Amino acid sequence: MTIQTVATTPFAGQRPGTSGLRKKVTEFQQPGYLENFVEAIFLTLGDCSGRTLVLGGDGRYFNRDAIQTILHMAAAHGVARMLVGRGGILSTPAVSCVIRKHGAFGGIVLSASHNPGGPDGDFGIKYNIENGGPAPEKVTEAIFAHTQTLSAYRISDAPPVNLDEIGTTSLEGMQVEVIDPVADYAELMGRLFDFDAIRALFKRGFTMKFDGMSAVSGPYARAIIEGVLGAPAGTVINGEPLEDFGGHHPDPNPVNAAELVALMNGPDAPDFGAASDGDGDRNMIVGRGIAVTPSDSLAIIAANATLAPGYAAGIKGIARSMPTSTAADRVAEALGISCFETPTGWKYFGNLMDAGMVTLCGEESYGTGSSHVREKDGLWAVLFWLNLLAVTGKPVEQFVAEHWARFGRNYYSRHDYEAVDATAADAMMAALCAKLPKLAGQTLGGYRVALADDFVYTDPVDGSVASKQGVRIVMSDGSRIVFRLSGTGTEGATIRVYLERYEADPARHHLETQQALSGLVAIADGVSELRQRTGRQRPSVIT
Ligand code: VG1
Ligand code: CO
Repeated sequence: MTIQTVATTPFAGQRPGTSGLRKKVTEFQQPGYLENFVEAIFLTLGDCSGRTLVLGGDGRYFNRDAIQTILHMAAAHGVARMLVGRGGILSTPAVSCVIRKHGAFGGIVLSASHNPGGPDGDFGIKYNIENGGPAPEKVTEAIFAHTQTLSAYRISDAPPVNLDEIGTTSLEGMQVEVIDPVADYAELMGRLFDFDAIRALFKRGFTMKFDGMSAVSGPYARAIIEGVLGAPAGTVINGEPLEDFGGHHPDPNPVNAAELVALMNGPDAPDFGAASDGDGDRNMIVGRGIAVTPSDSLAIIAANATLAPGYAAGIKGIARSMPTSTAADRVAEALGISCFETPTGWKYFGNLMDAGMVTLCGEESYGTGSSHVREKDGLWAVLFWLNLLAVTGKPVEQFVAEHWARFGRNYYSRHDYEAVDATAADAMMAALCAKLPKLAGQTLGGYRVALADDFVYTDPVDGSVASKQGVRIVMSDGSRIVFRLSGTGTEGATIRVYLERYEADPARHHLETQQALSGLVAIADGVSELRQRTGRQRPSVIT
């Protein structure tokens, strides 16, 4: 068993996007492709002696191979200790939890999250730093720079490590500790929420379906919801992580979790429905006859946070990504706390949480979380809702209706145009940006434009600046249209159009969402020339 130095040449396009490097599995399977990126991580980290790293993934196809490669490269780079989830499994929030709990130097998460898996699907890799959160841009840029210049990688030629038994082994002197993927995370959840109240709720006959979407959150949901909280077996459906997610698209939204939504709209609906994504960091909350928008979910959690023991002392502040609706802003205002608007991607929340400026964070893309870890956390959000339902006895529908009555309703929708010709998408965004300076003050379809810009974020903690983070057109009544190009897609470009309209009057809280937003949809199409430029007549996905 020796450490090999293997000559290699750079691959183009290894720049991490919104959340790590995501490519087709077949691209990752090219000899040296994964190794180059991992070598670039180690070159960025520098001296690893004495350091502990955490490693795990969402169990998708290629996960086990990648884990072995990374372990053998970590050993070659002198890492002292690796904590690996059994079977190579760790959800994204669990990686964050384990890094923090065990004082690790960082971690590597293997996932393409909500992207489909399997031999023809996607794979991904992401580095998380000491606080448990995604590496900030200066780190991902340093990794990218190394991918463009490296000429060799180092790897041990030792036999594969047994990932299926809890315990510690040695690899070239590096300690490999295979850990229970659920235990640390479950213990943390027990400290945040009123598990006694939730147990009593299930004892009273409360019914729920949690759709694990055949992805990583199944084992976590089974252990906590069915195990610790005593929900009946069968509460968790699609609870076994499969390498191809059963052929499904593990993105919890009303389109991909249509079965769950249909069940919740039907006569035999349970009291509560929820789902999570490929790597367990997203969540969808569904009541009888209503899928709660992620933006509303963040606002409702914020408004009621003190009902959960872990948040009883109150929340310090809220942060939301720019395209996320402004529902949470209204709650922050009522609570007299700050609300921050950040670019898309969880990495922008880390500094605010580390500095103690915010407790809750959320994104419109079914992502909600808090400073308990530094990733968004799907099951955490579901447990938060269970806690709220258990201690108030109110159903989801009532929570939402009462919230709208108090704060007003932010009608919200995202229209995605997937696999668009990248050149056409870039040209559309460029033309749109060129129009922005003249838009403010204009009247479009009955709305007066108050602000039109390409969003720039200056981090209030370290002063770092992120520019070109999405075009926003804000109307004088607070309604908004936002355009962004996705940073997680693996085919052509994905254009996201985000639409938001605020309605204070409870008499107008019962419109159909797409109808309520139709005026803004027409403006968005006109101003962006999306249809002419892309040839697309309608969105690929509406959520
Ligand atoms: C999307 C979402 C973004 C989220 C990111 C990672 O990014 O819009 O809000 O943080 O996915 O989520 P983009 O660049 O495609 O819009 V996950 O659950 O895929 O790690
Ligand atoms: Co995810």
